[in-house]
Amino acid sequence: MKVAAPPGAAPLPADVALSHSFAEEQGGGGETHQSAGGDVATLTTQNGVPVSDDQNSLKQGARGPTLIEDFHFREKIFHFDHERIPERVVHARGYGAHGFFELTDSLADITRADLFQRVGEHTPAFVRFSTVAGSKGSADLARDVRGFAVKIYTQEGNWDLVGNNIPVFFIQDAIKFPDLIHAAKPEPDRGFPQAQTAHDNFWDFISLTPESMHMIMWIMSDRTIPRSFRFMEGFGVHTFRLLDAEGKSTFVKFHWKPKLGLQSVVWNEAVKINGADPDFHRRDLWNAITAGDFPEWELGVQLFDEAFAETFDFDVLDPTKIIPEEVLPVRPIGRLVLDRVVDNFFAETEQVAFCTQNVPPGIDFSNDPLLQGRNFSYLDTQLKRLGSTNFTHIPINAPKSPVANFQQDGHMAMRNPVGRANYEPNSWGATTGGPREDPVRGFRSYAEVAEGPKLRIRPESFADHYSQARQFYVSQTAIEQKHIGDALVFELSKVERADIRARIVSHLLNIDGDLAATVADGLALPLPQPAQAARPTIMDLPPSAALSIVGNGPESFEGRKLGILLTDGSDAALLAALAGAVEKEGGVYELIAPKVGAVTLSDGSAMAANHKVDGGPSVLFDAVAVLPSARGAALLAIDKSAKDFVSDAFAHCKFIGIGADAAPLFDKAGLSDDLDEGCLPLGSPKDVGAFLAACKRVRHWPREQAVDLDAQ
Ligand code: HDD
Repeated sequence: MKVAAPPGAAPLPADVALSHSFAEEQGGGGETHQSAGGDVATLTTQNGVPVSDDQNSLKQGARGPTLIEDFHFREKIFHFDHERIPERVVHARGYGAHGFFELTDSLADITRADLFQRVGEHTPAFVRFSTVAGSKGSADLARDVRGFAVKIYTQEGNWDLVGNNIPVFFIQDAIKFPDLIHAAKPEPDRGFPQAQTAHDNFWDFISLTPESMHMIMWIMSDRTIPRSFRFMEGFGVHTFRLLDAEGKSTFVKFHWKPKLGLQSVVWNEAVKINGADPDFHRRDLWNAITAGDFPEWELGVQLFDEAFAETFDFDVLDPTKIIPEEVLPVRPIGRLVLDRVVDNFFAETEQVAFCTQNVPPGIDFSNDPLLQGRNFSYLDTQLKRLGSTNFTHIPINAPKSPVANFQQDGHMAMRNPVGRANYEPNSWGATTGGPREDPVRGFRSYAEVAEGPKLRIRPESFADHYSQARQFYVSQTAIEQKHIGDALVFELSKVERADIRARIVSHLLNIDGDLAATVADGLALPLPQPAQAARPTIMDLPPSAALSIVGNGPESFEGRKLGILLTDGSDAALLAALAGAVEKEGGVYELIAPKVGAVTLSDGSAMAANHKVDGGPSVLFDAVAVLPSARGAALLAIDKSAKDFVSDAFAHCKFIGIGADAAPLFDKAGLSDDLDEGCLPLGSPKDVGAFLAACKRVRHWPREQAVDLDAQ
């Protein structure tokens, strides 16, 4: 019987050939093994010498010692031994893709930056998303900030906007960055925990760093467990400057808003995704792009002048503060589309080197002390990581605009100037004398007048650490507030020292009394005194609707994934109707079955699945449809993975479509008495519309009351 391929399955190459050669097969060895086909390239050494045998090292006799003369063996092993470069000291785990930036609204009246001049123009871009604390091999669903680093190859040099999915940061001065990262990373004596902030050192540092409290509200929210890179915002964080041709400055903050809306997973789901698919986020990005569903973000700017900066409640140079969108709207000016996966992970995603100091003419820095410090750190780290000042010669880092200067030589120099002049000024003339400065086109800094004594001091205007933390908290929906409380209780429950837990609660008292009480109760901790605030007056700022994920969620099933649990005998017509409807919405679906090779549907047709039941848990999907036949349901009802499939989907507040014969599975999973409006009948094609309409609402949040002791 012919088996239909599951959605998204890649065909097997027709010409797979095993290439091995044994001395026995070759009658004594030494003969060339057959290449796989006529056009296959001949294997060579790095030196271009054709290789006759890549299966056996050169030996003295069939069982004798390996000869040092075997240059192919030595070169191959030597190259392998040197394959690793140092991982990034932070943001080690990341995933990149190519795309373009398209300008939709010109900023020509505000900046001379070339990429902001001509509406409709595409500028090539590369983006790398990342987690911060974990090593390269850590899991994608760590509760962590996500890096959102964008390199735009403008016609006047590369612009690197090295941002995060959170618009504020932990610290106000770059000199504290090593302490912050040391505290967050695995503890130095024991080397764990990996990719987690739930440990004493992190919370000790935080409890002694009140400026981090606003960031703490953000990282304890579901922002740090995004559903996918495609469903999260990005922020340039700092205030930057835009400069026009006359050098006039306008302050700017950059925002990336995902076209698909915001969506996160829940914590229990994140923990399980990490086990089921540690590559969940990178796989999602790869699959979306290769399927032609190109992820897209809108670039927005908040533009303001000195007068606004002076009247705003907070210092615009303080990276622990936002300017709420209700105070200063975000103006959309362009879009970022990711339409091409990398050809080679190492060459592109690993070697890409972002530097905050990479700005083209027309974009400039502010005096934000975090940004100023970053401008040193990134260049320095690339030298260490990539090993040479010539890291800008690597294709992923090389500008796509002309490069001409007198910098020369160094390790691995790939771009070598020709001609006699390697200095300037010189008198070799226009043709042979090399490039010259251009005072008009060239980069010029904002001519800011600055004076004052040299001081190691934090400005008074940076001193309010709680008002915006409170504003973030009160801007969340009830369910999101609950998740912040749950996250704090979880993290602090992993902290061994009670005094550290209490110090955090003392800060929470300055943010929200109910939150502090919830967390203290969750830890069975007596309420401490509030922390002493550097600025005692804590403002009650109005809620900002833009800060909620739930309030800014997807409006359709586009870009989301349905998991369909099938067995032999499942209703073929229903499956076809459901699959068609999901695709029409712009979503995708995957099939889960007892055997991945095939299920035989009610009409006798055979359908291959994407996952075996224990390899495709419901945590991998946004919503699930459970459509077994009567006999299939009886079999699934005794299977632990199948019961987990439905009970996790229920616990994670997912919408569940329940097939006509699925009841035995729900009975055995202990759910039948609890089914709610988020569990919809899916017995025939006519039920498909109502089920998918419900799925648009992302999760059936009221259920959380029923499945969570902390919510009682
Ligand atoms: Fe950083 C990497 C974002 C503060 C020092 N940072 C790095 C990456 C992102 C950010 C997205 C990964 C880039 C990539 O994908 O290759 N960092 C931020 C944001 C910050 C921030 C949004 C605050 C607003 N960073 C920050 C400070 C310092 C650094 C204050 C040092 C003083 N960051 C680094 C680094 C990294 C880095 C050590 C590690 C790897 C790299 O640069 O290329 O230099």
